[in-house]
Amino acid sequence: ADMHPHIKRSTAFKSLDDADINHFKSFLEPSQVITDQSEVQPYNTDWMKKYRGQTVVVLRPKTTEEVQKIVRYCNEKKLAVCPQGGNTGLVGGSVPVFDEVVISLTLMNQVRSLDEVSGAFVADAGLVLETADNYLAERGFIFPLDLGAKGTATIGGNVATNAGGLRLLRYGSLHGTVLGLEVVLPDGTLFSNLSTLRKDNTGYDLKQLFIGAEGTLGIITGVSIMAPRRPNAVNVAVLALDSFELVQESFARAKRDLGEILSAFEFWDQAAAEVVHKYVSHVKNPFMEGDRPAPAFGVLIETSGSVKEHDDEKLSRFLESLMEDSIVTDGVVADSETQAKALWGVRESITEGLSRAGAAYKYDISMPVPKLYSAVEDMRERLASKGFFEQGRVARVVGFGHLGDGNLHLNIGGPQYDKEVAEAIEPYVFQWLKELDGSISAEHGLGLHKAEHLHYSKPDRMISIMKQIKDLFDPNGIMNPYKYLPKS
Ligand code: FAD
Ligand code: 2HG
Ligand code: ZN
Repeated sequence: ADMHPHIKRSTAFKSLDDADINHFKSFLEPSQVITDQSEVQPYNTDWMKKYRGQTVVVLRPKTTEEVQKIVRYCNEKKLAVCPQGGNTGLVGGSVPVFDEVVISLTLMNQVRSLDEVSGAFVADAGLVLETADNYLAERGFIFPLDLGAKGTATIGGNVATNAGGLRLLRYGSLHGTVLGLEVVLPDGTLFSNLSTLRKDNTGYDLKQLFIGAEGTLGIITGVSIMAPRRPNAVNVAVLALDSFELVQESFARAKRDLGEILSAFEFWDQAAAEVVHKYVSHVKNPFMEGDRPAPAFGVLIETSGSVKEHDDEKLSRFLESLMEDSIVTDGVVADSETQAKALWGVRESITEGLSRAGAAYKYDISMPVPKLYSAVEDMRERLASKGFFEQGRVARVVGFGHLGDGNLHLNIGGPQYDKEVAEAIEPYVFQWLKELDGSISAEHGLGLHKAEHLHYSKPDRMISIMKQIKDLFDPNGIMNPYKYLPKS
């Protein structure tokens, strides 16, 4: 893999040969066994074009039984595998490192059931998140997770990464909303637990281990999740602010004054707004009309409730008080669903803008909110002191994220991936986070990028227990190797 030349292929794994391919073809249709190199290539390349694998085969099962047959065979033959959903992961976990067999779940995309009383929703793991949410919307429900990659990411991938996203503030993490899972274990047996029960204290809650395991313990084939009723009154406002202190003040007030109807509190800095303005032309920032400079900070607030008049009144009183007390310099409230979507676009297209602008080093960090933005300021100073801006090797240091969850996305953008720049950032940024008791991964996971850096966030004893769990489930180590856990 380009970004990790120090990793060596494990000799414990067999190399794929014609007999293996013929075996797969004995129970899969020709279209489910992809070996044509140009067709295989997208499965070897991650969303950021930062990580590249070398697989020669992609398998596309349509049923849980097919996944079981594939995995059982791979385990017997010691063929390493890489589970893949929408391939939108941002830590190099979704593409192979060497010649691991890619098992793509995207043909397993059916809704299995929806209980319209409780909201328990059961579906195949390869169902696209947006398709799931649209299905639920038509029936008055909402998927409890939303993220910018919703049009491609799968619900199985979401569970495998324990994705956080734009609705966590309201609906909580997948560790709370997932009711049950169906997982093909590394020996091909089935972990069959598609429960639709809200409460079930019968033994260790094993499904939790697969939530955020990033495909290292098994392949998720089915997901049962709690879908809340879709709120019928949704308001979206975007605010302009002069400092991060004022962003925090507006957050504290939003929690106080909007209370139970506050459903999202997202923020971005000037550099983030500029990147969207410049590289994502269909998205219009309301504060940048006529090429006005972006405000120092932007905030998106969403409220969700059941009675529109109540929410409208609460929100307008809240916004008036922010203006009166000079906490915000400007504000826009969406007056239609279309405009609400457009305002969300300003926040959701930052990642796309960054990737269109060139290469981006991504750090997905958790910190106590008062210190959150210092990660950006500190990094700007550090890279400036090394002359990287002057040399044109770093174009921008960008900060944005889920302020309501204490989660900052620090991105360092430049024309291309640059080894020296990378070395100036890492492991410095991880050390910095450790000293401030932050987390090196808030929601994107470890993947290939952070496997060797886990010790910055977890003590040795915890890492050794994680390794025991990995060995218990996957003694041959075939499931998504080289990733997630440190090597020795
Ligand atoms: P993939 O990328 O295919 O895989 C991710 C990991 O899960 C890999 O390790 C893979 O091996 C494993 N995996 C996938 N499917 C399965 C399965 N069925 N069983 C077992 N393991 C599996 N993430 C957030 O948390 N919050 C955000 O707000 C957010 N926004 C994003 C916005 C954009 C524009 C992009 C490109 C990404 C964003 N992400 C975000 C990251 C990414 O979308 C999420 O991690 C998502 O959950 C990945 O889903 P996927 O189906 O694409 O999984
Ligand atoms: C988001 O919140 C995603 O938009 C992506 O988690 C963050 O690009 C990033 O760093
Ligand atoms: Zn995010």
